[in-house]
Amino acid sequence: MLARDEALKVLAAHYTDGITVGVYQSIFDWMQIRPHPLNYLCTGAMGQAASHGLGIAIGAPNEKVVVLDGDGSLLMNLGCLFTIGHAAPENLVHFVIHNRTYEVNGDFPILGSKVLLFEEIARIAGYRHTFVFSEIVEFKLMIKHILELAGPVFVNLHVEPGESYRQDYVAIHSSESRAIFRSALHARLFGHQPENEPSKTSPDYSANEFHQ
Ligand SMILES: Cc1ncc(C[n+]2csc(CCOP(=O)(O)OP(=O)(O)O)c2C)c(N)n1
Repeated sequence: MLARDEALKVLAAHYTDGITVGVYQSIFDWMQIRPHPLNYLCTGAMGQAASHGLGIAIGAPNEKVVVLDGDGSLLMNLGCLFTIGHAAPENLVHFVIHNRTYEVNGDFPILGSKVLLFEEIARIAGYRHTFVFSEIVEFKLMIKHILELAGPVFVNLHVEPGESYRQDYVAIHSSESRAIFRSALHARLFGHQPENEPSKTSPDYSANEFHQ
C-alpha cells in the first residue's frame, strides 16, 4: 500500500528543485516534505491544478512542472486531461493523489472513485505515458524513469492517508506565497530577481490560523 506522505517523500527525493503545482492535502503535505519557493499553492481552485500547471509548463518550456492533483479536484475538471493531451507539453508530469475521499473536508467519500480509471482517460486524452501505482516498492523503482520521460505523463497514485500534516490555509491563500513563487520563477527563468517583488525566498509560516 502507498501512504501519501511516503509516496511524496519518494518523489521529493528525486524531484528536489523543480516547480510543483498542488492542491489540498497533497500540497499541505508537500509544503512540509519539500518546502520550496517554486511550490505553487493553488488550493481553493478545485479542479484547476492541472490547468494552472499547463499554463506554467507552456510559459516555462525548459522547466519540469509536477502537478499534485486531488481525485475530487480532477473529477471536477476532467476536460483538462484532453486540453493537456492536445497541448502535449513535454515538461508536464501530472500526479493524481487518489485517496477516494474529499479528505480536507472531513473524509467524505467520492462517489464512484473506486472504479475511476483516471489513467485510462488520460491515455485516451493523449498523454504520452500513463502509470498507476498502489505499492510503494513499485513506485520507488519507477520514479526516476518517470521524471526522465518526455511528457505529458500521468501517474495515478492509489494512496491511504499518511501522517497528519498541518492544513496551513493561511499560507496557501496568502498573497505573499504567490509573490514568492512569481519571484522564484522569474529568477529561475531570467537569472535575476524581478523588480518590486519581495526578496524573501520562503514564506513565514509562523503565525497561522487554519481555515478553509
Ligand atoms: C468548485 C469547488 N467546490 C467545492 C469546494 C470545496 N472543497 C474544498 S476542498 C474539497 C475537497 C478536495 O478533495 P480532493 O481534491 O480529493 O483533495 P483531498 O482533500 O482529498 O486532498 C472541496 C469539496 C471548492 N473549493 N471548490
